[in-house]
Amino acid sequence: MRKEVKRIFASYGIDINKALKTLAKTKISLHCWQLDDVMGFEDAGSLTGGIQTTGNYPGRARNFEELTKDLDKALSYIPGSKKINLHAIYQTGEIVDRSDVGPAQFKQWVEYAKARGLGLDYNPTIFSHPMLVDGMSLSSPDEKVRNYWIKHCINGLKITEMFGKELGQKALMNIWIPDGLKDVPADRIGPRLRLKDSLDKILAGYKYDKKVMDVSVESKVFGIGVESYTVGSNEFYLNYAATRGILNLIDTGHYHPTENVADKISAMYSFFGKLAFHVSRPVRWDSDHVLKLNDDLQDVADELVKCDGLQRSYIGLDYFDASINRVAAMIIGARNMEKALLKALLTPWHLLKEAQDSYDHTRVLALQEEIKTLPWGEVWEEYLTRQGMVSDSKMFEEIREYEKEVLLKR
Ligand code: RNT
Ligand code: ZN
Repeated sequence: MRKEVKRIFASYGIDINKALKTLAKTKISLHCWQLDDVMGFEDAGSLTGGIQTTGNYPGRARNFEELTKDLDKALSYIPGSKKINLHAIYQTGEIVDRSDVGPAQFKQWVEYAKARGLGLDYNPTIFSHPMLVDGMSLSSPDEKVRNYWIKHCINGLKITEMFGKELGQKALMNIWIPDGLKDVPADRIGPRLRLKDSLDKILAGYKYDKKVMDVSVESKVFGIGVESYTVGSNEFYLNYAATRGILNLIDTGHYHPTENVADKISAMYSFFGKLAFHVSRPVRWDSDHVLKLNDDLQDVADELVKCDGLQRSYIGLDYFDASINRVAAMIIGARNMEKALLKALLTPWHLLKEAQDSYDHTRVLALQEEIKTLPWGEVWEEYLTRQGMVSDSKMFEEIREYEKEVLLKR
């Protein structure tokens, strides 16, 4: 990085070293499911529950060995502090029934994470399973179905607690369910009250150690096949989380296309001490495209920085694309998250706030536009060097090589 770059940012009151240190300690939870199209190790067949991966790019990881090999490769190109986000379907060893998946099935993952200094997060997998009856799980009219998934989630609390305890990094268990209806419901409140009751039973089912883990709930506006109604809507979970002292997870792909998701962050921090995220990229009706460094992502990163949210949030990524090299997709999306955070950390928010508070909206506009062309790219290169990582273009070359040598031979 040229000396000049440091001076330019300093002239706006920005300390590059401080920004890079903050960025390096901001944890990003990498979703393992990008590497295998959300298939898992259970041999469950197809992905169900209103989510889909499309494409059949060669080289999909098919088991623990292949997945961790690809993960190691991806990790070696992703700077900063990292965690791995797992789903119940990534259980290892002798496969057990979904409702019985517990700490024993995740010992191997704990060893993997320990050896690499990584944290782990967990998600009960409430899709791709025959006990999802008529697309319903925790809100099902059938008590047997509800109890099945309640048990699955209670076991999940034990797994997540183990992650937090064993790895010394606070772990998150996030609950997302696909429950909903294709057409206009006859009864909207029934399923919601059943979901509320099921969630209460989960939280009462095991007294987890709040010092080592958190629980979150993830809403969604609609899904494939559940176009008219989702039981776990935004209002439902926001109220649930607020009244039960748990976290509300914002998946940035789960809102109406014209809603500004970033705007929710400050509103939520006005009431919650901590937030959780699945950072994703919605495209029309689909919510899970690989992160691009676009305005939406920048907006989210800016708000996280301005709200002092970096150490008060679980930042997880959530996208799955089977039409391109999966390892490259994981790295490019994660690097974009880091780039957006870096740009946010290099922005003179104090000057912008000052201008807004003194009614100088012309100054706000001028400054917002002026800073867009500051040489942040050189700071990114500097960050990669300090983290011992290669440039974006070199990364691509090396992943192409990995594709030839490893992925295409599968
Ligand atoms: C689905 C949700 C959910 C999943 C993952 C696999 O719309 O976003 O979080 O993507 O848990
Ligand atoms: Zn999500």
